[in-house]
Order: sequence, then structure tokens, then C-alpha cells
Amino acid sequence: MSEEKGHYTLEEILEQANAWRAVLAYITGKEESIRAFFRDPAVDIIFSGCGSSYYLGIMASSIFQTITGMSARAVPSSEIFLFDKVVFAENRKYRLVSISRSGTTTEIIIARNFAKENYDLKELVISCYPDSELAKGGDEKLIAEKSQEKSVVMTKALTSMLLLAQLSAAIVSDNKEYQKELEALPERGEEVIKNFHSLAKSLGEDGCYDKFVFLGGGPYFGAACEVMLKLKEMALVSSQAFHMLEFRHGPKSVIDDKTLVGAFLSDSGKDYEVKLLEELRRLGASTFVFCDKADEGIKEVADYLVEIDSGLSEMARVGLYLPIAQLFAYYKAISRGINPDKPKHLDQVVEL
Ligand code: F1P
Repeated sequence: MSEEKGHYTLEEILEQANAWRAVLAYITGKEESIRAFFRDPAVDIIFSGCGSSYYLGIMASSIFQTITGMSARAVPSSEIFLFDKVVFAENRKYRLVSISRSGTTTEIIIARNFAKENYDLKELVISCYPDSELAKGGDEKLIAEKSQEKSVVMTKALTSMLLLAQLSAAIVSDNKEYQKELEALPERGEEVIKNFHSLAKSLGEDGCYDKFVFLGGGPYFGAACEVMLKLKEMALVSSQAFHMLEFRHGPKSVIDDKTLVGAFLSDSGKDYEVKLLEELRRLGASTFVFCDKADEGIKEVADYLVEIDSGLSEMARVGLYLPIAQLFAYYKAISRGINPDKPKHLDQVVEL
């Protein structure tokens, strides 16, 4: 066992493609129970989680709704028992999808018990631990067992549980084309990590930025939030996340020449997003742009470019960008002398 700083985090980031392979193998044979759980199209799906698992819920719910057409949204687990009328409307039927790497976070357990007692709903658990309290109490469970982690910060567990949610959407909607795209992720993931590891390292080690903003719309908003959290947790730097065009409405005031703006470009919003980046560069920001295929317009607004060239749709390729953003946060931590395996004030699980 190595004592090297950040050893587990780095290993877990780099082995993501294999973790996704294990998820793809695991899902085979689970199709019927997944279809049965989501059979009633008239229910609203609530994704619940804390921290990274909540941000994963934001990604998963926007993808799930887009792919299946079923109504889905994400809430932090605590909202379920503290503000249940905000979460659940009268005369609606719900299904709960509880997401937790550990399956033991106190709030998600309270939330599930509260929701089951008061709203008579069925629950699907997405986790990495089959014998956790959360997983054992779920009506259905999907477990990314090979994605259990030693590091406090979540990296491969997050993208593996995201893949479980994406595969569920493909299965429920019987969308073979989407399923095929998801099956291509491990191979694409390996290429992306190989091609952009050194960019993530050099930018992470670059000390000329002191403000970090991550932007994304649709399925990429949750990704922007997650990277914002990774930078805070691993590197202890101040970072923010916004919906892409929302950044114009006030937050752009913080921009100066020490600001790095990370942007996950979508297919749906690309033209607007490129114009926004033009504006932010005029204000002094540097841009760290994630896209699939970069045309001239994108190249002109990107100071640092992660062009993954996967050929995959915007709902399939979300997880491909995350290893590079995680590596960026990892090297930022290392260059600041911080051990990303054991971030300040944090434990792997928050148990109250
Ligand atoms: C959720 C979580 C993590 C966070 C922190 C504490 O855990 O909030 O996102 O990084 O280390 O726990 P879980 O419910 O997914 O196990």
C-alpha cells in the first residue's frame, strides 16, 4: 500500500474505463427488473442524494427525462424530510431513486424512510455497496461493486453510478441506439484519458488562476456542479458552478484575468455558449472548453481545449469529460501540497 500523496485518488480516476466495463457486464440480466420498476409512465421520478451523489442525480435526472420522456428531477436528500411539500405535490405518484456511493449517509437513509412512510412509494437504490443499509432496504438495487473507492473524494464511483442511471434510461425506453453509445464509453474513455491527461496536469499545476467557474446546461449543469465540488474538496480552492447562460446575469461581475472558466459545451446550446465564452474572454477570463468536435468558432474561444471527438450524443458523453476535470482538480491539489485522498474536514461518509 503506497503512502504517496493522492495515490488512491489518481488510481481511481485512471481506472474509470475498466469500472465502466464492469458496470456494462453487470447490467446484463437486470433489464426486466429495471423495466418493471419504471413500468408506470404516469409517475414522477425523484432522484435523491447528498454531495457528489446529488450532483450525479442532477445529471441522471436530466438524462433520464430526455431519454425516456418520463418526468424526473433531483433533490438533495435532506429536502425530502425537511421540505417534503416542496418535493412532492398532492395527487401525484412518485418513484424514488436513491443514490449513494456508501449507502450509509445518514440523510439519505432518513429521506428514504420518510418518503416510504409518508408517500407510499417504491425505491431503486444506486450504490457501490450491496450490503449497505440503503441497498438492503431498497425495492430494487443497482450496484457498481467494482467502483468502491479508498479515496474520500468520489471519482470512478460517480461516473459508474451515472452509467447505471444512463443504462436504465436506455433499457426503459428500449433505445438500442443510446445503449450502443453507452457500450462505447469504456473504449472512448481510455482514449480521452490518454489524450488529455497531460493537459489536465499542466493546467492543474498552473498557478496563474485563483478563481474557478464551471458552466454547463442541460445534462452538463450537474457536471459543472460536480467539478466545482471536486476543486473545493480536493484542492481547497474557491470555485463556482452555474447554468451556462445564467452566468451573464450577474455572476460575470467576478471575472478578472485570474479567472479560469471551464465550459461543457452541448450540441443543443452550442451557438449561444460560444457567444458567451467570447464575451467572458473579452472581460479577461481564460477558458477551459470541453466539447466533442471543435469547429473554428469553438477553437477561437478556447484557451485550453478538450476536444474528445467521441461521435457520441450529448446525453451519452457526459461521463467522458469528468475524468479530465477530476485530473485537473487532482493536480491542482498536488501542486498546492494537499493530499486529495484525505481532504480537510471531510470523511468518506457523513453519518450524523
Ligand atoms: C456523499 C458525500 C460525498 C462527499 C463527502 C461526503 O456520500 O457527500 O459526495 O464527497 O465525502 O459524502 P454518499 O452518500 O454518496 O456515500
